[in-house]
Amino acid sequence: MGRRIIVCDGAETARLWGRIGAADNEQLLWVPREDESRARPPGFRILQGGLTPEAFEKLGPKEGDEYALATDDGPWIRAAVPAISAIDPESPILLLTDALTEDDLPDHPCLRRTGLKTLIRDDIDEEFDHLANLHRVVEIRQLLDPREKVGILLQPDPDPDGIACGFALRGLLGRKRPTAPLISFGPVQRPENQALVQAMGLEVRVITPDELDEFDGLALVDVQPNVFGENAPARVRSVDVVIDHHPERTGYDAVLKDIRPSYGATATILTEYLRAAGMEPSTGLTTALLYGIKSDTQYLGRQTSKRDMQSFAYLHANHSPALLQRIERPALPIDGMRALGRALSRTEVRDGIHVLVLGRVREDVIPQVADMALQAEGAEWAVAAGIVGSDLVFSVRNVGYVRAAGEVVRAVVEGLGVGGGHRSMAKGIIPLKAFRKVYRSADRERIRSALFDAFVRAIHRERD
Ligand SMILES: [Mn+2]
Repeated sequence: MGRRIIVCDGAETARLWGRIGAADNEQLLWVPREDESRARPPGFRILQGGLTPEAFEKLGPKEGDEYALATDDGPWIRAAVPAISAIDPESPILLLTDALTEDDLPDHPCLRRTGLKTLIRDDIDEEFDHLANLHRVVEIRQLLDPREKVGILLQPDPDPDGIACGFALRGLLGRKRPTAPLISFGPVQRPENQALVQAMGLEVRVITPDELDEFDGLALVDVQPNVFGENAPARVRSVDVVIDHHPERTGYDAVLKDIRPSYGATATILTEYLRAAGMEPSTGLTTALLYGIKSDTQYLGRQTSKRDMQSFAYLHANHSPALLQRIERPALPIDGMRALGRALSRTEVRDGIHVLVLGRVREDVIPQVADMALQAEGAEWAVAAGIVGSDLVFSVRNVGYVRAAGEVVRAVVEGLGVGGGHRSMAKGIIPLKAFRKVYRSADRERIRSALFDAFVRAIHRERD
């Protein structure tokens, strides 16, 4: 490792550097200003001869040396840089100055500028952010600690963001399931979300509005009371705590509200709480929060703020990839595998479209098969369809640079069922009854050809 030769302009800057703490390979030099005492800042030597090539030559420059110049004086920089260049024109130089802008910098092949004070300023601002989050945590704890039983209410059919946040809030309160259960008016439906709950060893208790009476504290995460509808029980219109990232709504009272609509996920808020409170979340909670951010932002794509990225990066360092995989790819049932085998045995990709019809399957098999089907050579579109209950359900994936999947699926189901989605993922549901009415039967081959034709038409249809 080469030396870092640090040259500070004046005692004040040198003392600041001294307080930051010097690294082992740093050689500390200072150039006294005319108007200041020559009392040596601890750890520093005077650059004998000032900002001249001779002075730098005396330091015995070696290959691998790097320089940092700390000053807020433009002329000082314009003297120092050429003096170093005269010894070795290639030596990297870091300028720590808030005085010069990029345009005012002297010519040099390897020069980087950053503001010493703005660097410290940024860190201080970040610390104030942590402090504000800590303040929130303290307030929430003060409010809820005296309560016997705190209900952590999630939206009906809780999603990963809500589930992870409920889990995190319970941890922040230092409580366990009996005194802070996760509750909801509707069960967890999606297989990935059930997998999350299972993998975390959690339970989301489905309650009726009457059962709210057993709680003397109520906290809502990732949801606000208006979601429960016009006829929501009075108890959810006056709650203790609301932590959410959806746009702020009115029509309810909360003692403490922390609503941040610029955030892509509530899990980002809870991650900030945990960090500010100095808590080290378990691998399980870390993975759950990461998955919460990932699924709410569609992998940092949609409505992602810098805060989401920061929390994601923080969580990513300590999450469990194996656990995340188990959540994102729930185990396929054996009969689902068999249905897939049958569908694959006669598969073909035509006009860039790959349609796989599975017959009767568990619903979560369908999107997983769609993911896989897109990997077929030549496929720009993958459609996996199966029969679930009395519906034909299909998942659609595309390569991303073709027409939006949601738009195409809406065209396919028009007049028959419901559907929608995003750029490269979508889902449609057509009641079998409606399908048979149009296509007379609903056997596998009929479903395959009907979907294929409908997708060809929808993909190539002119935009309205
Ligand atoms: Mn959310």
